[in-house]
Amino acid sequence: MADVETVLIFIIIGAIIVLGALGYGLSLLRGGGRTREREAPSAGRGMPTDDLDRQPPTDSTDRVTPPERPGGQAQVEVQPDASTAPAEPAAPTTPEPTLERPESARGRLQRLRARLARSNSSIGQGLLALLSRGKLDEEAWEEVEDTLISSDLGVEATTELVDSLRTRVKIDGTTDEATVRGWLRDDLLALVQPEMDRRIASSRIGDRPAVILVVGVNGTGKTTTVGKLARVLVAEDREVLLGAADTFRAAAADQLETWGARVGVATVRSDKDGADPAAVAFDAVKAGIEEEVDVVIIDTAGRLHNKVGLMDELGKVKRVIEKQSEIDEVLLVLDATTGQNGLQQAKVFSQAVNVTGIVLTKLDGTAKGGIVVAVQRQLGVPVKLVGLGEGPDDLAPFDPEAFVDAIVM
Ligand SMILES: Nc1nc2c(ncn2[C@@H]2O[C@H](COP(=O)(O)OP(=O)(O)O)[C@@H](O)[C@H]2O)c(=O)[nH]1
Ligand SMILES: [Mg+2]
Repeated sequence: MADVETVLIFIIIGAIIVLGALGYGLSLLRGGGRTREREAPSAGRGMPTDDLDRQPPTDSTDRVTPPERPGGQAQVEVQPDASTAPAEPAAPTTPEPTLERPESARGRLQRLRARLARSNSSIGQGLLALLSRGKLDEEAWEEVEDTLISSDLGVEATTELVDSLRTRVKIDGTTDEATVRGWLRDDLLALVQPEMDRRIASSRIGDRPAVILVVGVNGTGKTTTVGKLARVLVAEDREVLLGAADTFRAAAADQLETWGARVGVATVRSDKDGADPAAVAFDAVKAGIEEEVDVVIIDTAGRLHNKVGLMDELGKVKRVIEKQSEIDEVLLVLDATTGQNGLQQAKVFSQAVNVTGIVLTKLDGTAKGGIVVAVQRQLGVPVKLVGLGEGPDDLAPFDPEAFVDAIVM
């Protein structure tokens, strides 16, 4: 009896010991698993998940982890932690989930050349029809002059060109169409001044971004041009920041912001209608310096109903920007279809700011390409960009040879 009791006691004690050992072993296993879960995120915090995977093993825990990953909880828990950390601050600068890939500047020139040719063809065809008539009498030369003047080339440049052609025809004694066409091309090209420097400041200068100020009368295409230019620069892998210093209408800032967002470019703006444009420009340049971007482009307002007010405002924008940074480029946007009016505007703007380049918009669908020559002559500043349509990539660097060929070919 006593023996049976003793055996039972031993069995019970043995069972308790075995269960206790099993429980301890299990608690050890669970504890070990938790440690890995905790360690893994702290090792990978702030790093993209890809990098985490590529990391060389640093201790025994990591070396053990990989085989467990496919089904293991540790991996599932680490991923959101490591990937949301860098994604959160980046979210406001990339409002659009899918970004457009803008066309490269080289590609677009090929495409737009045809559009330039179409717009210039009426000048070219008119001239060539006259020159190929065979007999170039006084009346014919007058018609040549009229055609050139109606293309907004300006009286002075037209007179120069016609005099030069007449002299050559007289000396050579030829009216061969191909020969005269060649002379016309040479003379037009000389008028367009191909030697002018048409590069746009768009790379960092020392330890600060390049600063571009875009000015011009309302409706000439400033905001559109800023948007298109941002795309050109994004295609060249530049980091761009936009400043919406047209604070007159909130819609203007919205318009600019939309252009930028399409290609992942942020816009510095004010939410208040009628905020101080100079303050917004200042903030944009400040942000550009802090964020170490390549180039800051500032869009401005262009109300010309009060010339003095506009010029005062522009002057202030300029001075306030210059408290932080030089302005490397002032682009004056002119609408090619406005002709002599555009020249008048150019004069006014160049009194308020130091214009360094001209953007001639709406050259598509106008036969007034001669304005290129007239405006360059008047301001002594090169046409750097031409707008050839309303499409997002319809802005091209101005190429004198392509421009002249579009007229005479
Ligand atoms: N056809 C054509 N339209 C243009 C061109 N550039 C701008 N525009 C149009 O001109 C209008 C005014 O442009 P916007 O950028 O708002 O002018 P802003 O007031 O100077 O900022 C818009 O409808 C543009 O689409 C161009 O090169 N060709
Ligand atoms: Mg605008």
